[in-house]
Amino acid sequence: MQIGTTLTRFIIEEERQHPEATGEFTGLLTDLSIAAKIIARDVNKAGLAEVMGITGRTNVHGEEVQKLDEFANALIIRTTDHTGRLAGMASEEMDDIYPIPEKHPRGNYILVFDPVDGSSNIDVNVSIGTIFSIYRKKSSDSVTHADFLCRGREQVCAGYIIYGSSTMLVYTTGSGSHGFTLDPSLGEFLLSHEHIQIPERGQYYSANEGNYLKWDAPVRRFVDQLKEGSQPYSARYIGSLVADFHRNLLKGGIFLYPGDSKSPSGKLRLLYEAAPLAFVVEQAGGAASNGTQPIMDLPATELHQRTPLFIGSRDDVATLEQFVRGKRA
Ligand code: AHM
Ligand code: MG
Repeated sequence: MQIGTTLTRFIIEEERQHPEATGEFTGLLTDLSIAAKIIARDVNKAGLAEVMGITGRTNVHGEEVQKLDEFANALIIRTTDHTGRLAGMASEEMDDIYPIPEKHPRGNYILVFDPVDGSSNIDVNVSIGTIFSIYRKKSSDSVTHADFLCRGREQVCAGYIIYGSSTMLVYTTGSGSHGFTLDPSLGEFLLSHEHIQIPERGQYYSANEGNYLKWDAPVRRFVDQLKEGSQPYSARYIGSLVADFHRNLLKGGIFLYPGDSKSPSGKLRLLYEAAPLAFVVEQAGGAASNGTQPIMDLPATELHQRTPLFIGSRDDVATLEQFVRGKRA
């Protein structure tokens, strides 16, 4: 396909390859892209509009809720709740699941999202993102927690939007990972990165190395050896998972947020962050692991469950796993 293919056209053409598809799904992705455009517009004038700063509240994770977190959360709900495509939603910013209110028709899909990833970067004009993931509803009647407690492999679609020097939407439905760049003059996402392939081995590592002394010895040793040899890896850490992930997806590298002595499961959330990006990276030829198991195979037992995350180029993730398993030291 050539430059000029809109996201909507691409989704419709992908859906045509699945004769059983109802079109519900095309509509859902289109709704999400509309929310993304509105968030992008507000992020672009964050210094002027009333979207910077904190609300004074903390979320279920004990983190300060930024105004943009709240705005984006409400916007995504508003854009998708009335269309009859969803049965329920869950987000990093909500304590519990959000079943579609009875006044609206209920659909067959479950939407899980992180409305603003990298919130601490909003006020300093650094790239942030939105992460989303879609599952098919399992239960036949009203939506329950069980509909959300899935393995990553059950996702039917996942992706993210990065609000960077341009706004990009990257998604997968299991037929490769594809990227679309927002053309602000048209207000349309246009296909710019079809079938993204992450290099098998990277040149960058991304981690909050301020936590180095709290990491387990195998993780410390893994990072040490990245710096050794004739071609040491370069460090790049933005502190927005979406932005760090996106760079490594295109250039090759590994992002790591390990567990540590204070937080054995790390910081990042399985359903809202790790599983969706794991789907995207696997579809691009990369890998995602919690150190011993693929992220995509981990069962979610709680909505806000955290997991250590090692994600990026396949060979780099494999090397990390060798250190964790004690096969390298
Ligand atoms: P958030 O979703 O509340 O913004 O938190 C997730 C973010 C990631 O984007 C980023 O990789 C990580 O937290 C940064 O954490 P730290 O400040 O410990 O490096
Ligand atoms: Mg996040």
